[in-house]
Amino acid sequence: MLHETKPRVCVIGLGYIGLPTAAIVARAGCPVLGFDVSAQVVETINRGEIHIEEVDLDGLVRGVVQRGLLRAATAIEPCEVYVVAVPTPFAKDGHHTPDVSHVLAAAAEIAAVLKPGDLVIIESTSPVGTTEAVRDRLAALRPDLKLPGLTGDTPDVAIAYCPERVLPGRILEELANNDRSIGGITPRCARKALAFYKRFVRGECVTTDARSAEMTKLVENAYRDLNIAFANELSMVADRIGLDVWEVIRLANRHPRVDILSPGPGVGGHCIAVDPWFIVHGAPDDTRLIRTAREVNDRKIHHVIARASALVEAHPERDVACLGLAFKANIDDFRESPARLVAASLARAFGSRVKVVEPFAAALPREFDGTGAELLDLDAALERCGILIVLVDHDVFRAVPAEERSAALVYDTRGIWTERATPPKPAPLRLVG
Ligand code: SAJ
Repeated sequence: MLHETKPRVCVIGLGYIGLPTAAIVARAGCPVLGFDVSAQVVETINRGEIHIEEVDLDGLVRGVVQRGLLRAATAIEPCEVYVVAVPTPFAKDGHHTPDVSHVLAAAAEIAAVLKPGDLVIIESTSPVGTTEAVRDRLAALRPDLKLPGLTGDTPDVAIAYCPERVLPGRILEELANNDRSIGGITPRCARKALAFYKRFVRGECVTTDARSAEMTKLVENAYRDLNIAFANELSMVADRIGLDVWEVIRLANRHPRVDILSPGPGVGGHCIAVDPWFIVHGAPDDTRLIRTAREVNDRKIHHVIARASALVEAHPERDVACLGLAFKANIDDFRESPARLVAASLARAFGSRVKVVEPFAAALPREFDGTGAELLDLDAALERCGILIVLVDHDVFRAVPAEERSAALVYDTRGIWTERATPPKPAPLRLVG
């Protein structure tokens, strides 16, 4: 019987995607080297601990580190598969230009140890053409190797783009179960990457070319941004003409082909508010809709600040509780969060009248320093604050019964406390003939 040797895998970038991916690949039995530029991150992981919060990740990392399957380092080592999961932020030019320098730096690291037979995979969300740019960087640094798409002969290495599509809070489950797009620079590259993902993905893996896979990732997030923008625009119209947007959306969604998303205080996180700009940047004259959706969602934050400020200003005798700092429900991630922007803006304007309730925070972020605002627990805020501003739909906020907030003035940007009865959507009629 043939015994297959498992490839050594190097995951470059041990953040929200890289670390869970490294752990899942290790659980599938491949020896994994996690590479990160931060010595602190590397030490934490080698102790079997984690530096990010994600459901069930701590136990998984501890287990694979203890079994010797996952090890982290600040220096790269030769492996057979390289998975790049580094950030692709905006450049600091104020024009939402994608900055792929971390991806290209990872390529330079890989170039130092790359050998015939290896597979290089980019997972970082990237503008179209980035995988080919990685290939070109490798070609420049390693003229001794034949690279895909640049040679008529069989290439020495395979290169592919394979984006993740996991939801924070469900990363481990979705990494294993979601379908994946596998984009090779050539079909052979795609097949090689497919064989790698089959080791730990139960969802369907669909092969395509690298550019289509890059675009697919951006399109998924732009699609969601556009749909949220529609809901946010409706909410601003409803505020203007004095309608309850939640009631309108609830009713409209009873149409069998209408499914409007939920308005909120704006769109946060590191993906949906960023990735659409990568499409706009690639085709600025043909992306009016995508650009406008981004602008509508950004404008919603200022709309919420203005309305909340007016409410607080009109009632100088009442303290105000901002409920939530996270960028979405039930997670502890406060980066790129509209809720945090709104709360900080109110804290700057109204000082010690502002209380912040965030069950996932141990302390207020730095920008609250010197404002006089304080972090309170939910019960104290409900007792002491005469104005409640719902910024995040955490389950603990949803569960507050109507009688505990009946004396307060409420601005609910998430629609969690709309009390109108909602009968469930009727099941489609079946005609029996
Ligand atoms: N939001 C609303 N209204 C809604 C839905 C979301 O205001 O009806 C807001 C959220 O509160 C949050 C933001 O949008 O501020 C984004 O939240 P999200 O849950 O829509 O998405 P993310 O950023 O957590 O994850 C997205 C996902 N992409 C899609 O659903 C198309 C995820 O599958 C991707 O893997 C992830 O981006 C990524 O890494 O790209």
